[in-house]
Amino acid sequence: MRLSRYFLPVTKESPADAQIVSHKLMLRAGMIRQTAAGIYAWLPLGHRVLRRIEQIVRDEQDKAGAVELLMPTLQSADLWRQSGRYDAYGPEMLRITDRHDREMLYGPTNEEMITAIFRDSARSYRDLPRTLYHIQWKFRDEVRPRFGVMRGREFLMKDAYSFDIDEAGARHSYNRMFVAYLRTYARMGLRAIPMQADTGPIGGDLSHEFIVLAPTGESEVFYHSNWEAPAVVEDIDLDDAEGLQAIVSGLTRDYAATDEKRDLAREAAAGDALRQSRGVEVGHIFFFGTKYSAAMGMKVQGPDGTEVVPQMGSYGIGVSRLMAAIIEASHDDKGIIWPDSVAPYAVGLINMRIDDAKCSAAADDLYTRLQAAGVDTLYDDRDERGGAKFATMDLIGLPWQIVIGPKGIERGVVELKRRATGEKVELSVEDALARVAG
Ligand code: P5A
Repeated sequence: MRLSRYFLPVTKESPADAQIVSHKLMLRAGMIRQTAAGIYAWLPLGHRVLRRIEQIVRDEQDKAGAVELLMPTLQSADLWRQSGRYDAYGPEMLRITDRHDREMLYGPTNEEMITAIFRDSARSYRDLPRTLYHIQWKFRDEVRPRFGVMRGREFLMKDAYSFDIDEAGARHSYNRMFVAYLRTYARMGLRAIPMQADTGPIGGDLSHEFIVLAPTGESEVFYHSNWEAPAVVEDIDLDDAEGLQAIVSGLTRDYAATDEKRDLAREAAAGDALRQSRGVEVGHIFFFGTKYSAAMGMKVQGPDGTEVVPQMGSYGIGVSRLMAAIIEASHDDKGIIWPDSVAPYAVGLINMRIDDAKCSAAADDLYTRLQAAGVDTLYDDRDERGGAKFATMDLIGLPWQIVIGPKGIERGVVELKRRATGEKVELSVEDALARVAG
């Protein structure tokens, strides 16, 4: 993409209303624009990152055997009356009336809808187990939307729902998602710590939150120092409940941060190994048995011919929140440092002198060759000072920068910079191409 034809409204000044670094950087880098309280437009650069995060989430869901579908954002109040949650949900639910005076709502989650859809087709134990998911916008009328997309009112969530014939099967499905989550976050360069959690309005008796450590996080957390090393997610036996328990052992979460709870956390995390931090909740999984299936009259025929109410779980990932969490975890005083896996472009190509014929010809040529090699490139071909181009590239955080200037071209070299380390090397065009395409 040529920057001269792109839409990248970057700003130098830090916006006054943004309190945390990810919100500031997303605004400054021209990734999002607030259109109403807690509601954001995704500008081209932000949209590309959102799609890449979404694609990693999708890939790991597919690998875990979940099946993608797409449910609508608007739901009928009657559906929610079947589970009893229409009245229970409270003011966070955005309630809407259509022209026929029918009560509708903008979905904050989809347990009811997926249960109704699957209930109407699943007949026997042979239709189970199934895990279905979608990646869809949600709306929660948060009292205090804040920190940009970290706590928005409209936000993108991956939500999966599992249906099993018995509890052992349901726990297996839960464990499978648990491991898929660790893999998902690891692919984004994040260390997310699973913590036992309260189930809140979703319900059930087993639940884990996945927390990314960040000083600006909304939750105060305690964790075992083992989690300071990256989680190893190979070779995990999903039916080995004890093994999985060992993974999460010693992990607990302090909601109220009272002294009493802190003592409990300390005991659970074995004294010296306890660490305290703040964290961002990037995912939350639930096992709630027959809460929705029973309330909504879902039954299938079991292997022995009797009717069975399926066991369910639900599994959420905050896709749009993840973008803020990644920035919280990966930035410096110049701007964002994207992990390669979610970067909006792999390479930022800077032409230092568009008025220099040789320099521009070399830059145009390299741009064409990068495209031919399938390397996503943002090409700064604007008539701007070099300093401004460097600042923009550092701000938007593409993993590689290639700088082409008249002096280098005379000597047959370009400069390659790795954004994360700041390391710069002079290379021939061929070698630079090989490095970024490799
Ligand atoms: C699980 C999937 C659920 O809603 N039902 C379907 C269950 N869980 S949850 O914990 O309430 O939400 C899942 C994840 O969504 C993100 N999230 C948000 N992101 C941005 N802004 C918000 N206001 C917001 N609320 C929830 C979180 O990452 C959460 O873990």
